[in-house]
Amino acid sequence: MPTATLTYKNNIGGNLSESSSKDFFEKYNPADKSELLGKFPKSNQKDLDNAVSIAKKAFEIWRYTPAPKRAEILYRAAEITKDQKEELSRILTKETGKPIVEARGEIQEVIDTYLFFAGEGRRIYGLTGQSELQNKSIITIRQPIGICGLISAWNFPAAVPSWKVAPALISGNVVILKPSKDAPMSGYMLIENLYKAGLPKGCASILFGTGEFGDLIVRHPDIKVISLTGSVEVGKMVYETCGRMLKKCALELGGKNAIIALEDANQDLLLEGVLWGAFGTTGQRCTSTSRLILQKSSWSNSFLEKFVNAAKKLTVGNGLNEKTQVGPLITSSHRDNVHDFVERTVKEGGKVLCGGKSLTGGEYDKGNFYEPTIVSNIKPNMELACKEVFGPVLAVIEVNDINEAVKVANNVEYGLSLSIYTKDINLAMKAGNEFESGIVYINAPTIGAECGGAAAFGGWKNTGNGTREGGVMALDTYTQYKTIYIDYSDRLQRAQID
Ligand code: UN1
Repeated sequence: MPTATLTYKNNIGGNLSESSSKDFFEKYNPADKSELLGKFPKSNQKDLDNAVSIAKKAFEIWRYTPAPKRAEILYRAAEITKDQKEELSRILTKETGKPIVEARGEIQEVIDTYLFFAGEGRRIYGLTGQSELQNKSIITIRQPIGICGLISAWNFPAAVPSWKVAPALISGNVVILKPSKDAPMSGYMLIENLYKAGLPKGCASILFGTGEFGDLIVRHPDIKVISLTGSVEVGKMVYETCGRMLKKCALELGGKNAIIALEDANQDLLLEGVLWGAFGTTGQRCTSTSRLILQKSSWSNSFLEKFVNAAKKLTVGNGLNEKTQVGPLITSSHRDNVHDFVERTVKEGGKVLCGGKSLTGGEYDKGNFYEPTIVSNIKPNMELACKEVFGPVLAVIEVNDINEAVKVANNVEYGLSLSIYTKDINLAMKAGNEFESGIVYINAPTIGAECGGAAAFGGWKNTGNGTREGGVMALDTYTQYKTIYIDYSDRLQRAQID
């Protein structure tokens, strides 16, 4: 960790390497913008070509390393991450602003992801089928693809890279990671720790850069798989390029997630759930609860009052403070965007029940703090009901019944995470079946997917292109099938004829 100089280098295949561009970008702490966390290279084509040629050589060794042996490295990486949990969590809080308790959770997610995919090293199952002919077998196996270009987002700069790196490596691929310029440090530590765990030189690289550099990765002809976590806008461009190049591509994009609260919901549970779903990670998760679809009932008004009071009491501040519940937004321009959103919503008729402005004075002047914001009087076609804000702003939409609620929940271009609070399991299951989303929660908020376990993570509609991270389904991105026919009849058998 280059704390003394604060000047980072790319890690190309296990060796630190200066960018030939000699150009840098700077990263500041979003909770204290006077704190420079590091200077990072703006990598260029030459750096990438260098990383690719090293990765190519490493692939020829790694692809033939038995998967259970690859797994041992992931197990060791999990142990190292566990040992460094506190240190890594603090780095994560500094670069993203998220409360330290959440940062610890994210590092735990890295550990869980490594352990899960290390386990897959003893499986990576294929399929065996029945031949139509006698004395003939058919087996379908999974094989690695090659160099994977992994482009990750700033909001989960440790967990999201681990979702990509772990399944890619366990399948026998080699990886080139580009973290977001807004949170570049955790990914650096991740790659460093894989080498500490014994990853052979060349199998993983991290190169820093801006979006333009990400584009070079996507276009590189020798990079055969692209996995991107980012916006819908960028996702569409990446998919187009990959389509033209017939490259495998996995996309995890935005969300406009909702909790439906039916009139028989457990109100205390609901209150805690919406608070956590909407304002956890300052609303900067692609799974964040950004809509509360509330069935009009005898208690909906008093619930809103209680909920607003609870939101006002949330402790906003520097995430390193153990008491902080809501951290800053990632950049000041992002905070401006969030605020513009609220202002436009007010013009459209939205009623701000709490929040709606930046926090100022004292330590707030140092960072990008914004008040937890609840806006009611939102109609299903208003901008706040449909577009992703990626900030601590919750839209409250009132509906008459469950059918209307499900219709409103599905009335968005995204399809990541939808939730329903009710004590009626029949209603919950029926609504869940109708939800147009990759993830459904019953009596729990829309965040907190367990990607280090069996759970697949990903969305429908504009949230992605049908691929999944987490769970065994992630292996579909990083493997290609090979079907092997073994004919032991000792004669020519003509399929479909004999
Ligand atoms: C993201 O915001 O990109 O399900 C990922 C969750 C987290 C992951 C969020 N485990 O909320």
